[in-house]
Amino acid sequence: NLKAVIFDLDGVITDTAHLHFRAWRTVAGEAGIDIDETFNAGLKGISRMESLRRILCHGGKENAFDNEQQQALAQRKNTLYVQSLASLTRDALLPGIRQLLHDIRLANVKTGLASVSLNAPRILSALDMGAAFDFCADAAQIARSKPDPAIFLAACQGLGVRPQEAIGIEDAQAGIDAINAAGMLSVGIGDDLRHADLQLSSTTELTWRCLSGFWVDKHQ
Ligand code: G16
Ligand code: MG
Repeated sequence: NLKAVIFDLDGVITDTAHLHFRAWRTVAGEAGIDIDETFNAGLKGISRMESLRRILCHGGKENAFDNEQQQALAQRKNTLYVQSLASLTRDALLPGIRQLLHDIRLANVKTGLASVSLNAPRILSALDMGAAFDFCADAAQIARSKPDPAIFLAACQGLGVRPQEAIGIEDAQAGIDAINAAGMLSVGIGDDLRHADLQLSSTTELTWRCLSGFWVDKHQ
């Protein structure tokens, strides 16, 4: 039986991708690197330090900054990003999410969060969603970023369910790969994702009726 639904944060619960982008674009620009929205799409679900590494590679500057300077760049990005989170209110919740979480609870299925963002607690409280999940995996405890399954496995463990009893929902390719590697069923939100067990174009299609029907389909 389905025992838990585990959510990604950025791109599924709320959309902070453009805030990450603006902060990274400023920091990259200061380092003499130009990034655009297309490049930014590849950073979805990727941890802060790994994102920085990819940006430096993109600009051909992977050896231009020592460890300490890279930490400073990442810190500067985070300061800008956290400042921009001040604009986030409960209206920033993506369509259908509040109802879905309510309906999942009614069905006695657990809810979890598997975000690699170290700012997840801050974002949840800005959205007034601090108590919305039964368990939130702690990104600070996870050494390997998505597509490694670690964060989803930590969420399953925290909820006391086996991966085979859970659905994971993601908007990033690295996230879908992580869910599949964990042995959970994967739901992809958005276009051009590969290997999702169920593909939806936006969170408006993400209803309890849809999720429970999908689970039954996959288990007969
Ligand atoms: C999010 C974003 C990524 C970001 C990462 C780390 O992942 O999609 O772009 O780099 O968190 O965020 P922070 O710098 O706040 O620790 P997710 O897993 O919520 O999609
Ligand atoms: Mg995401």
